[in-house]
Order: sequence, then structure tokens, then C-alpha cells
Amino acid sequence: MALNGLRDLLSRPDPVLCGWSSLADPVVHEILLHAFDALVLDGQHGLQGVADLREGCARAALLGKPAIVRVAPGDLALAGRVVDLGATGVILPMVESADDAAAFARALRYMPGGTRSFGPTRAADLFGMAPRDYLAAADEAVVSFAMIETAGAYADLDAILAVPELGGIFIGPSDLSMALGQGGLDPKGEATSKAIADIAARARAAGKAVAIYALDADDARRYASMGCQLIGIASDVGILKAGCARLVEGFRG
Ligand code: 3PY
Ligand code: MG
Repeated sequence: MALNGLRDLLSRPDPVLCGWSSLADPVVHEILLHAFDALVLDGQHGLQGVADLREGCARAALLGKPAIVRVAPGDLALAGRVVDLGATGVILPMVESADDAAAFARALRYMPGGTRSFGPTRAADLFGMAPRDYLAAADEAVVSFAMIETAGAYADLDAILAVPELGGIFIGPSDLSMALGQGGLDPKGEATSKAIADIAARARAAGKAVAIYALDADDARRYASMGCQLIGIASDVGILKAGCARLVEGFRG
């Protein structure tokens, strides 16, 4: 895969549909990579350790699809590590402010504009590039996504969208629904939907990439119609559970 594969997909008119992996299994990663346009490896809530992220990023590159890694809140060290392992997108959850978003975005860019340290041994090999060529192209190719899912991030949205180094935002409907203070978890609720439409429209107007997590295809279509360009859909665990439930229901009625 070309280093700028994710940027390429985001520049197309059709939304990018991403598999979402919580399971740390290379065969599951491969199945999702064959099915979807790209793969999100969830290092926040998923079972992935660094070795699993390394294998997932490598499978993605070798199968010609982008790997995007969600790191744990505030984990800028892991953000730098996964791009060295070949991820071309990184998602930072639970961002609270424009300062958080700026520090994150800069962690994915080399000096003097950023704070990323040089050492893309694996990434350069995966993209078939000399390390110096990777260095020259990586800042433009790698996309940083700050999650908008806390009250702080929603309140500071305009300042977050004004961070020049930030590639895009990633909306988390579940946490956002709780942050809205409407009485608990309600990712599909009306207030959540209104906030998502507002966030997506403001981010598109600011020229940032807009990504989101969707629980199912209906939500994915709804979010695409709101301007979301990259959609992580369901998760390997959710897909497996839903498939099992369908079979049991089909058999037992
Ligand atoms: C959320 O909905 O809060 C997410 O983080 C999606 O994974
Ligand atoms: Mg979340």
C-alpha cells in the first residue's frame, strides 16, 4: 500500500467504511481487511497489545489497505509507536481541549513542526521506502483524529478544528451521548444525533476530515448523510455476537 493510501481514500467522494477490531487475532484482522476499505485496531477498549497492533498494521499494509489505531486516552507515546509500525491514521480518545488535540497532532509530525522522533524502521519497509523518503512524506500522509466525545471537546470544538496540524475529528456517539448530560448512554438518541450533525457540519466547514463510529449499517448511512467521510462500523466482537444470535434465533425461533 502507498503511504498516502488513507489520505487518498479520504479525498474520494464515497465514505470510507472501516472494519473495527477489538480481537487481537491476525486472522480476524485479515477477514476485516478483505471485507472493508480500512481497519481500525482498538487499543483503547480492545484486547490489542503492541505486538497485535504491529501485526495488524503489517497485514493491512501487505493487503494494500490503511491501518488506523485507536490508542488509550493521552497515550502519545503509543501514538508515535504505531505510526512507526505502519499505521497511517491514529485516533486519540477522550480529548478534552484544543491543547490536547494540538499536542496529539504534533506527536505525529516530525520536527521542527512536531515532536515525533525519527525511527520508522518497520513503516518504511512496509511501504517500500527508504527511511529518508518516508520522513519526507509521512507528515502529509499520516492522519491524526481527535475524538469528540467529551463535554470539554464539544465546548472547545472550534478551537480544536483550528489546530492546523490536526487531520480530522472522530466522533464517539456513546461517550458523547453521556457527555451531553441527557441521562445516560443513548448513542442513537435524538439529542446525540443533533450534536453529531452539528459537529460534522462544523468540521466539514473547517476543512477537517470527519470520522465516526457506527453501531450498524443504518447508523452508518445516517452519518454518511451528515457528511461523515470515514465510518468505523460495528466491531469484530459485535459482528460475531450478532451472527451467533441470528443463528440461534433461526434455529430455535
Ligand atoms: C464512542 O462511541 O464513545 C466511541 O468511542 C466509539 O468507539
Ligand atoms: Mg468513546
